[in-house]
Amino acid sequence: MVSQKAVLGIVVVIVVAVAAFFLLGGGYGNIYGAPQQQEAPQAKEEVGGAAEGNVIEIEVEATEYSFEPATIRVKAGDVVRIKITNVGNIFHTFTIDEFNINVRLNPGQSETIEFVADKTGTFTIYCIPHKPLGMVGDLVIEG
Ligand SMILES: [Cu+2]
Repeated sequence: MVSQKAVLGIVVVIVVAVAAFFLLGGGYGNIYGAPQQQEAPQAKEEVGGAAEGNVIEIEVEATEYSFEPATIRVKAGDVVRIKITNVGNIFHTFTIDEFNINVRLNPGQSETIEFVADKTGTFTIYCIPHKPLGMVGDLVIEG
């Protein structure tokens, strides 16, 4: 007899794998200047009351070949909203593997992402094509 928990676990693994495929694999083909599909705007959820973590709003600029600021510090539980703008002259990404974040920006483009800082530690932010050139940063989540 397979328990319901085991079945649920398998379903969760499949869903995560499919999501990862589309976020990482699906996006990868787009890197070199192919027209980007506009992602559906994220629902702007306002956090009601004070029960949840603080909403932290940060603006990051991507250019050749760095992020400004390069280090983002938040607290565990914070809702982190980051507006990323490509102020450079070539394509960049803002990618954090551990949070399934992979924003792809043509020159002049901005996009806002939001996620919950539900892990602690230091996570690498990078631009996929320019990581070897040192286009990296840190997301630091303190407990
Ligand atoms: Cu780049």
